[in-house]
Amino acid sequence: MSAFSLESIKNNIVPHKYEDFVYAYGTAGFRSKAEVLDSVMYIVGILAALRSKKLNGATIGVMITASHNPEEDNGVKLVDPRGEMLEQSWEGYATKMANAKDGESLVQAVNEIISAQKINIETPASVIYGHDTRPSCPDLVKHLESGLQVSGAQAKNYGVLTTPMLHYLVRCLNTAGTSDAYGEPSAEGYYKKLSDAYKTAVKGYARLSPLTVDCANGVGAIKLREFIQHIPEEILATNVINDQTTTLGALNKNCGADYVKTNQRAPPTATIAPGDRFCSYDGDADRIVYYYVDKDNVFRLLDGDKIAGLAAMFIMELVNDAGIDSVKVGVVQTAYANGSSTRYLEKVLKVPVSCVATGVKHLHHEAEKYDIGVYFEANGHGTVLFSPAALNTIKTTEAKTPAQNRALQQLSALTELINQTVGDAISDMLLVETILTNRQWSLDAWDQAYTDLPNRLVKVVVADRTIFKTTNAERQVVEPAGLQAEIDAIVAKYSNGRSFVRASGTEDAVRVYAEAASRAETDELAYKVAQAVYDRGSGVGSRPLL
Ligand code: G16
Repeated sequence: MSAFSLESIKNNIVPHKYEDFVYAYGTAGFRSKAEVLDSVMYIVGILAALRSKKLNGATIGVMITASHNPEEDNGVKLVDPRGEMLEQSWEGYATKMANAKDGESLVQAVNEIISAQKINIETPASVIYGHDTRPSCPDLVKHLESGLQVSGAQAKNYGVLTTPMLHYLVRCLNTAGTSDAYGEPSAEGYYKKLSDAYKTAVKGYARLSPLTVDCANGVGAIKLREFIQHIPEEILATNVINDQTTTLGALNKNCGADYVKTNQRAPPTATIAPGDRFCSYDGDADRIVYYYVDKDNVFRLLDGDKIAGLAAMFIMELVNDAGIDSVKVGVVQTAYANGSSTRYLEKVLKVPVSCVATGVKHLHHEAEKYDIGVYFEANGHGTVLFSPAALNTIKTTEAKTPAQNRALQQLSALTELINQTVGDAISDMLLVETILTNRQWSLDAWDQAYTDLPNRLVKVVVADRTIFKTTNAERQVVEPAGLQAEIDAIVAKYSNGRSFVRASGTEDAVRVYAEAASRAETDELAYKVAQAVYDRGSGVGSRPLL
C-alpha cells in the first residue's frame, strides 16, 4: 500500500476517451457505454478513498455494474458505510472529478474536496469493491485499482457479486464488533443470515410449488445457485432459467425484470402455464418482479407496487398481532406507482404513503422516517427498513400469548431476512415467499388485492435529455416550457388518465409513463405524450407511433 499522493494522482490520470463527453453521477452513479468509463473508474478509486478518509477510515464500497442496462454498458457507484447510497452532497464532487480532463484540473478538484470537507489525508482509507458479470468489468477494475493505489487506500476485491451483496458487506464490515453488528462480512455470512431467517419464517407451513427464477443471464444466477445450497428443497424449491452468464450478448437480452416490467410479458425463453410461479431478477440482482398466467393464459404481472402492498399488509398484521401498535408502518413510492396501488395502500390498508423522485437513494431516505418503512419502485427495486426503535421494540416486547409470541418471532425473522441496506432480489424473493407460504397463497390469490390500471412506458430519444426538468416528485415537467400544459390537455381526454415525463438517469432517453381506464386508451395516451416530448425536445430518429 502506498501513501496518498497528489503527484501520483496527477501523473497516473487515465485520459478521457472522447474530448467532449460529459460525465454525470446520476440515478445510480455513473452509467454509460463501457468504453468511455476507464477514466471514471480511476477517479472513483480516488473519490472512494477520500470519502473513507472523511469518515475516519470507515469502509466504503464500490460496485461496478450497469444493472438492467445492455451488456455493452457499464457503470459504477459508491456505497456509504451503512450500506446506503453515497451521500448526495458528494455526487457533485464525483461529477466534477470525472470531468477533469488533465492531471492539473483533477488535482485541483481533489484539493477542493479536501479543503471543503476538511479531510485529513493522513487518515487511513478502506475500500472494498465488486462487479457484475459484464465482459468489460475486468479492465475497468484495473483502472479503479489504479485510483485506489495512488490514494493509498487499503482495498479488497470481492470479485463477482450482486450489487446488494456488496451493500451488505460494507455494512457488516463497518458494524463488526458493535451492538449493531449486521452479520458476517462474507458471501457465506450473507447466505447463512438469509437462509436461517427464512427457515424460521416458514416453519410449520407447507412448502409452495417450485418457483422459476429468470436471472437475466446475470450474476443473480451464480449467487442464487450458491444461496440455495443453504436451504433444503423441502423448504424452498427453485428452478433457475436464463443463467448464461458467459454467453456474449445474453445479459438482460429479452429477459430479466426490466424486460418483463417494460414489455409486460414473460421472457420468450420461459414456458409458462396456468398455476406456474415465475419471477425475474435484473442484471445485478437488485430488482425482482413476479408473474403468472391466469386460467385463460393471460399474462399477469406482480411488480414492485404489488410487492409493497403484500409486504405492508403482512407487516401491519404482524405489528397488530404482536401488540406493538406504537410501531408505525409507512410506504414510499414514486410517480411510476400504479394509481390502483396507491389507492389500495391508502384506502384499504390505511397506511401513510409518500411519493418521491425516482432512485433508490430518494426512497431509502424517505423510508427512514417511518418506524417500519416499506419502499418499492414499480420496477421491482425496494426493501423494508426497520428503525432502531422498531428493532428494539420487537426485541424487548414480552409476549403474553402464544399468538403474540409467534408474531414477534416472525417480525424478528423478517428483520434478518430483509436486506435493509438496499433492494435485493434474493432477499425480496424470500420476503414474498415467506408471506405467500404463511398465507398458503397462489400468485393469483396475491393478485386479488387490487387490479392495476393499464399502464405503459415509452422511451423517447431526444437531442439533449438534460433540458427536461421536473418538479413535484417528477410528476410535472417544468422545462421545456409549455410541455406540461400540453400533457395536461392530452390527459384530460382520458378517463382515469395520468401521465408524466422525466429524463432517465441511467439511459440516454426521456421516459414517458401513462395509465388510463383501458388498454387502448393507455396506449393512445402514452404515444400522444411521447409525440409531444419528441416535438418539444428535438426528438432523434423517427417520431413515436402507436
Ligand atoms: C436504477 C436505480 C433505480 C431506478 C432505475 C431507473 O436501477 O437504482 O432506482 O428506478 O435505475 O432509473 P432511470 O429511470 O433514471 O433510468 P438499476 O436497477 O438500473 O440500478
